[in-house]
Amino acid sequence: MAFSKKLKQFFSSSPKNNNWNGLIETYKDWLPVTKKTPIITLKEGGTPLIEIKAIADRIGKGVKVYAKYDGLNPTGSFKDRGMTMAISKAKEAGCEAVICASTGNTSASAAAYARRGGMRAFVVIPEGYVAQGKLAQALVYGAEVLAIKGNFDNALDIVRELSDKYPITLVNSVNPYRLQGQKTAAFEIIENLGNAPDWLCIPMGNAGNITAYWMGFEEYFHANKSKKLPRMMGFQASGSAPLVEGKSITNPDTIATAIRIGNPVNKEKALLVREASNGNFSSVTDLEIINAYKILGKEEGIFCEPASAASVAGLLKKKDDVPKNSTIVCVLTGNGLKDPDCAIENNEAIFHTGVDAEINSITKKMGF
Ligand code: AN7
Repeated sequence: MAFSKKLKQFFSSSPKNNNWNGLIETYKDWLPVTKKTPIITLKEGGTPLIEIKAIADRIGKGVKVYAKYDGLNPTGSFKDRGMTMAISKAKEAGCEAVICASTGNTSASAAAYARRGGMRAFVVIPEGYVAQGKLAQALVYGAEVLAIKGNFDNALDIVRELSDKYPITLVNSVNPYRLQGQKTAAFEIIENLGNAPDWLCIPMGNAGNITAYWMGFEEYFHANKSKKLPRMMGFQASGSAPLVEGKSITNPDTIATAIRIGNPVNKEKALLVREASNGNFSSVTDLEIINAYKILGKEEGIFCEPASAASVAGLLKKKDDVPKNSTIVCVLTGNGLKDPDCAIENNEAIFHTGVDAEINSITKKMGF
């Protein structure tokens, strides 16, 4: 083969050839945007669907399990899908400031997109309960951070009132554009698999994402782009499981701080999704979450945050109910780097410290 042809082939097969222009550009026919909408994007979306055999092996029955690794979005979580839409529409409406309550990821994403769009970003977070990586992001992206002595649910009540009284746009998942952007993850899954999966396993906090995925699956199904609809399997942490217990939780508690939410705003919508999809909501303990988190890390090379591992923990818990030869997608909503404290406290690594800087002491530690 001629060298120039080889070179051309190399560049055209390069994954970073910049052809992906973000999810609004890719799915504009399916989204409430017009030619006039200023698109604020960091080229979010288009995240990989990765087969996770370590989980399939633990279930058996010929199942195939995939992770939708949304922790590979620009700010490290699925929130970017919704935020590119919410911020673009806020910009279109001439808004100059946005606000959100957040357990961390929404604040990081809102800050990045709002600042990129030239807007102020106010974020109200529960003091002491936001993972370090997320807080670092909000600060670096130039958010104006208000850490309150209260939990996420208190923060959300406050920002709802503020956005009613002042000229600030609320970008929590009560903002309908958020869910519109987030539904594109379901489109991508169908395009990758050639069909919808049998089960979609997903962590739930405010239950916006499960609602958005269902919208996406339904829209593609009705457009004949898939032949089936998945059962929507939602999982919450057992110390913070209002949708499983059927009542608000006043003092939610879990290691998965992202889903430490006691009164989900999208509760009614989520219950409709469960009914329409013949789905199921269950809870998983922190121990089960950490077990799944460790398996993904050390057996599959996938580092997700604890809230995301709830989807895999949930699948393992429900393994007896998994139909033979089914295809299952677990949504990994956030990157493991978001919460380094959790990682350092929860692993089984062999970690020798204070080792002398010479070959003999090192080989001795290595067991050679
Ligand atoms: C990693 O950032 O609510 O059920 O304020 O960060 O749509 O709420 C985060 C939620 C799952 C739950 N996984 O999604 C926030 C926030 C991760 C998350 C969820 C969140 P929803």
